Amino acid sequence: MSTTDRELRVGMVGYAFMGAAHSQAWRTVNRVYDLPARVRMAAICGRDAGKVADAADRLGWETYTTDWRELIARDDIDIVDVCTPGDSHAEITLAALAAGKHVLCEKPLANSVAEARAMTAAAATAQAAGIRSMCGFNYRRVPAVTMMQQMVAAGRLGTIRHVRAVYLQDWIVDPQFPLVWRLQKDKAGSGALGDIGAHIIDLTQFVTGQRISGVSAVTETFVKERPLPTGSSGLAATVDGSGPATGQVTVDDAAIFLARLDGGGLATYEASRFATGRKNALRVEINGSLGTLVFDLERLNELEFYDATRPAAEQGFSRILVTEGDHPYMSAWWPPGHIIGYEHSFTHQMRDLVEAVATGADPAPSFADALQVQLVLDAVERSARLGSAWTEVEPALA
Ligand code: SOE
Repeated sequence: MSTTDRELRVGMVGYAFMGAAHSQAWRTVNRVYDLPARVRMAAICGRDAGKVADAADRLGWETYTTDWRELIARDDIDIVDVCTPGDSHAEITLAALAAGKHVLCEKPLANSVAEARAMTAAAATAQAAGIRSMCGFNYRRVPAVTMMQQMVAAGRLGTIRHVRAVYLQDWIVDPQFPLVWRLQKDKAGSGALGDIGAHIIDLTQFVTGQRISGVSAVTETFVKERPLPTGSSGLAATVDGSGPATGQVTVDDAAIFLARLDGGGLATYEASRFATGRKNALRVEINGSLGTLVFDLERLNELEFYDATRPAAEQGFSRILVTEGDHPYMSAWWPPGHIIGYEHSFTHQMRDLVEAVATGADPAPSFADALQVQLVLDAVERSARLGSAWTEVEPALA
């Protein structure tokens, strides 16, 4: 439990799937971690007055508004949490930073490199005035992923040779599934690539400490036209079936690419919403000269480790159960062996943000880290358009 009187007042924009996940974390963070500031869930914002009023009540926010500009203008808001579709990330974030608010922005940072660059530049200016910004790549904060990063940084894998990363879902396999915002380029920026591919790009760059320096890609849109939705909530949506109304899918359904890492390794990435049976299957394997580490989100409390430095007779994959009090983030939770889940990654994210804002440190992933991801997304799209042509990825901060 928090033992401080200092408050950080949060205003969140958006209340769907990510809004609910973030709210759960904001509600929880001071109850499990002793932080230098207490979080107050001051206000939530959404366009529909009835729905946002209901969300405020259900998710635990003190007040609500339908106008994000009004939220940002309030003196009693310190942190703005942006959980909207990608088409409004840049506008809301730039306004919030200009108003002197700290910002947490959901991934992917923006819908284009140009927007991500503008946001990164604004974050750098704001940083000079003590304003912090962070992008919400929550999977970094799964304790096993953080531990993987620490083991790689400590040299336990030696030189990294291969990264093999997949993120697979199947929620749009049915061609009758409606044309929700995640399938529209003007709202989402890209499809499987930016929604779930962005996660494995960030995760692997974070864990290896290396940048993707070039890619060769294919993308595909398997179902090009879909019924228009009559309503949607989170990943679920409805059609009324009464008419022929359909619309074009303007994003990729799947993206697959080869990559080079700037430390010399080779990598493969696969992001798809057409992997039938795979609901939310994120798996990353890293092979180094001294060993291999494997993370699988469906078994998120574990790491598989092959330690090639052990005597030959004792070698083999072992399973590390990441539930000890001295494992990352775990001291606040349950006794060893008592596992945690998806939602905890968001609580850990809020813990790190609150700590950084309250102590005047810069949280990670920074907007520059997120711009680096955006540059990869852009290179993948350009490569795919050019028949998989090899496409270099420039460093975000030259
Ligand atoms: C939908 O594909 C989604 O909710 C993503 O937008 C999230 O970032 C991911 O964590 C789960 O899947």
